[in-house]
Formats: sequence, C-alpha cells, structure tokens
Amino acid sequence: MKIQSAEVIVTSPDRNFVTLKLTTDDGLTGLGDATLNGRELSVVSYLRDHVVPLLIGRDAHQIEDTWQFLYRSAYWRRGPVTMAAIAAVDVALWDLKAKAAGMPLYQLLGGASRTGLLAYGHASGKDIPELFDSVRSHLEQGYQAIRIQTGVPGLKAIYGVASNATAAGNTGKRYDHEPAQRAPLPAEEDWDTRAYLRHLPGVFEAVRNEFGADIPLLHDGHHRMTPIQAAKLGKSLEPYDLFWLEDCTPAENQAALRLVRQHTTTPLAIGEVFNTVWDYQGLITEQLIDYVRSAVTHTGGISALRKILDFAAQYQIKSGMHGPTDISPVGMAAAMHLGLAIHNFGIQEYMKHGALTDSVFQQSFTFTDGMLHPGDQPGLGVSLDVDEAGKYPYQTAYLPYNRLHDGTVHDW
Ligand code: EZ4
Ligand code: CO
Repeated sequence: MKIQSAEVIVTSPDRNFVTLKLTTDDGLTGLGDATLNGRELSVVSYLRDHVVPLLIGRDAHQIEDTWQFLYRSAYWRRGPVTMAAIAAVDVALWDLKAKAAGMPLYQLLGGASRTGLLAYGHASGKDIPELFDSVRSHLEQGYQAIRIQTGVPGLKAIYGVASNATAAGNTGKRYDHEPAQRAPLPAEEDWDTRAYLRHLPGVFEAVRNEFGADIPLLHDGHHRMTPIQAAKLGKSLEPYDLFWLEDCTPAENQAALRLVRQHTTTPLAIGEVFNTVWDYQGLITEQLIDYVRSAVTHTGGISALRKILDFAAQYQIKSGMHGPTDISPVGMAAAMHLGLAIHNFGIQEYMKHGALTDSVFQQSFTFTDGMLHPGDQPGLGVSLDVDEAGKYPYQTAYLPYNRLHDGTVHDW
C-alpha cells in the first residue's frame, strides 16, 4: 500500500479547514485534519511545500516510521505548525490502515473501552437569564455536561460569550460563540481580571441553585490569570464542585500550576495550545493537572497523543480533548476513536459544526443523549466531498485579542 498522491484541501464552509487527503496505489483514501485556527495557510505551505514530496511512494502502513521521519528529519522540532502538519499525515495514515483492515479505527487502537464518550457543550450568556436559557437548550439537546461562560459587568465583549449568538435553540444551527472571525484584522475584546474573579463565583452559585448539584459543570479561564489569581478562583469555586477549571494560567509556564495546585482542590485541565509531550512533562510527573486538553490535530496526531495519554494514565490523569468547531469533523472523529479506545478517557468537548461544514464532510459519528460514538465504518468514518469543498474558498479570519482598560495587551 504505497502513497500515490497527497492533496492539501482548503475549504471555508462555515469557517476555514485544512485537510490532507492521501491516496494509495490500491485506491484507498485517508484524511487528516491540519486546521490551525487563524494561521491556516502556514500549515498548508508546510504540507504542500515540504511534506507532500516526502510522502509520495512511501509505504502507507509504516505510521510510526513516517511520524519519526517527519519529526526528526525536519531538525526544527515541535511548534503548532509543524505538529499540525505531522498530525494530518499521522491521522490520514491511521484512516488508511483501518480502511485496509476493514475495521473502524478504534479497533486498531485496542478496541472499545466503553460504550460511548461523555461530551460537554458550551453554554454562555451575557447575563444570568441568558446563560440559563443556554443551559436549558443544551439540556434539551441531550448534553449531560456543560461549560459555563458569562459576561462580566463592565466588560463589553469577552471570550466564550456569544456576541451574535443564534441563542441556542435546537435548530441544528451553530449556537455557540465563534472565536475566529472572518475579518481582515483581529477583533478587540476587553478584560479585567479583578472584576471577573468577583463575578464568577456568584454565577456558579446561581447555576447550581437552578440546575442542581448533579450536572458536571466546567469553566475555561483562557490563560488570563496569574498563578495566585488562579489559586484564588479555584478556591472560590470549590463549593460549586466543578468538573474542571481549564487554562487558568498561560500555558508556557508549567511551574505556575504548582502554585495553583497547592491552594485548591478544583480539578485542573490544560493543554489545548500544547503540541508535544514535553509541554506536559512536569505537569504529569508532578500530578499538577487532572485532564490533558490536547487535540489530536495540534499534537502530532493519534500516535503522539496516544503516548501522552498513556504517560498521563500512570498518574491518574485523564483525557479532555479539545473539540471546538475549529477542529474539523476529521479531527473530531480521530479524537472519538482514540477516546473510545484508551482506558483513561475523561470527557470530550463537542460543539456541532454548521450545516455547510456537514455538507462538505460526511460523518458517521453520532451524538445521542449526550454521548458521542465514532461509528463502525472502516477507518475514521468521515469523507470529504471535494466538489462541495471547492465552493467555499479560504477566507481571512483571526482570533480576537484582549486589552485592559488602560490599553495594555493582555492574554486572550
Ligand atoms: O479558543 O478553539 O476550550 N476551547 C477553547 C476554544 C479556543 C479556540 C481557539 O482556536 O478555548 O474556544
Ligand atoms: Co479552552
């Protein structure tokens, strides 16, 4: 099974997606997600200009060898662009191998360790009534775990709160906030950590009073706090029994989590911007976190994330793979096959893609009563309609950024 062609497909149905499609000499095709939100074309170039020529003629069965070859032969290791490109190759090769075997991919990863994957969705509102509506709508859609983000009094626009939300509803349309915006320049949001720290505990108190003690609730701090601020937030949220507090401090400094950990029993999740096991080394061995947030797409693929999660498993740390709409249906399916197979699955983030995205990517995974399943088609179970994809050319899009009231650029 030799790789005969490798095509990089860029499409923007509801948002930009980059997909690698490998075709073998025996006519099989494999797909890999290479979408790096807001920096999509850099991965396109990395693949087209530097990786595709290396793939032609290679044995598609040699997944580990190909991974090591791409990682080590580049000399310039790690980084989100490199690791997204390697991930796309790795996932496409797993898709091919599973198709060649005639099995759903999770069977090749060891088989199912559970019947389905607990998923969480994103509820948000500019104030408590709007947030409650969003939570109710998620419950109606079957979600059994919910992330809570709200506006903060005095702030105009902040992460995770729909500014132009189609306010939920079970219409099948996108109901979530949309962090990357199609625009020639990044949108500016505002931020005030003290106002946020004062406001958030009351929000969780209100949600627990309204929706009860049972439902797992999550929150994303999106890298905005100092370690001592994060410690304070973790402590003040303890009465509300969070499933996790995500990205409480900027991700570069692993030692920051040591300080947070010493002060709070609120479970911690981190890693959506990480791209190798080295970003986790201290966090895992010192047991400073509870959940690994990496996506297959941004961490070098199934082969690499599997190793990180096996390492984490020795320390009772579980998976919580990143699953926003900027992970394509191909990347989501890869996450689901891996999540079904590993023992230390924790939870899977899941937001429905828009209708146009679903017209480009045909998917066989299911979302039933809040549980995901990758389906039982051979391979990943996702196909890409190249003609449909061609209808939606790339559009410039940027993630927003933050300024404090005095104009200082802050973490977004
Ligand atoms: O901001 O995926 O937990 N989810 C998140 C996401 C990220 C975007 C960045 O591309 O933090 O909404
Ligand atoms: Co996040």
